[in-house]
Amino acid sequence: MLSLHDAAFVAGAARLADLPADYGREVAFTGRSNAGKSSALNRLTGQAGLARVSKTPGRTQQLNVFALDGGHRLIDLPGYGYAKVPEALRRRFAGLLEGYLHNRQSLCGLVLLADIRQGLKDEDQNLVRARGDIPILILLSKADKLSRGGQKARVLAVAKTVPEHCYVLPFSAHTGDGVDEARNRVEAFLRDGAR
Ligand SMILES: Nc1nc2c(ncn2[C@@H]2O[C@H](COP(=O)(O)OP(=O)(O)OP(=O)(O)O)[C@@H](O)[C@H]2O)c(=O)[nH]1
Ligand SMILES: [Mg+2]
Repeated sequence: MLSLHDAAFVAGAARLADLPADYGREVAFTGRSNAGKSSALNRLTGQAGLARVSKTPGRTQQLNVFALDGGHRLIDLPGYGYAKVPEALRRRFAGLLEGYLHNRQSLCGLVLLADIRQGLKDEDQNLVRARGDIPILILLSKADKLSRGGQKARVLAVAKTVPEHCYVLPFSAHTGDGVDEARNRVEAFLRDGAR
């Protein structure tokens, strides 16, 4: 049976050509730099050290590939949008991400991380609209920074602004809030994915 707990690191791809062959199904973790993508991946797989986490934005500099049973994959993507990441690096990430998000046939679902205190920025909204063909799980991360009431208000506010193929959930890699539901959804993407 498919379980995110079986994830194992395969390789980092600095170029799209270095990715595994484009067949089967994969789910990618995307969002702004420092949003908590790698932390979410670790929490959802139950493996604390699987993807590298850092206080310094721009930590994930490659497309990191994790294999699951049955030929499925998870992909940890470099973040976008952080002003303090050097311009050359930002441009390289942006090119990589655009190429990946627009051309990858095996991409059957996305997990979009956004800090619950900031909500969705223009880049996040553009991404959501660019991929109307696949389900998107929006995890409002670092939910531990807000009260329960604050979390609910943020979720409602964000849910109003996104199209139907998106599902919004408060999430904390630190406390584990939202982890079980997020894991179920990602496993469902891989099982019944849009492609
Ligand atoms: N309070 C709190 N902090 C978090 C949570 N998740 C991640 N962080 C912190 O946010 C920072 C960035 O986390 P990462 O998981 O490396 O973020 P990322 O999106 O992978 O970052 P890049 O790879 O640089 O794009 C780290 O200092 C984490 O400890 C959370 O649920 N709660
Ligand atoms: Mg990362």
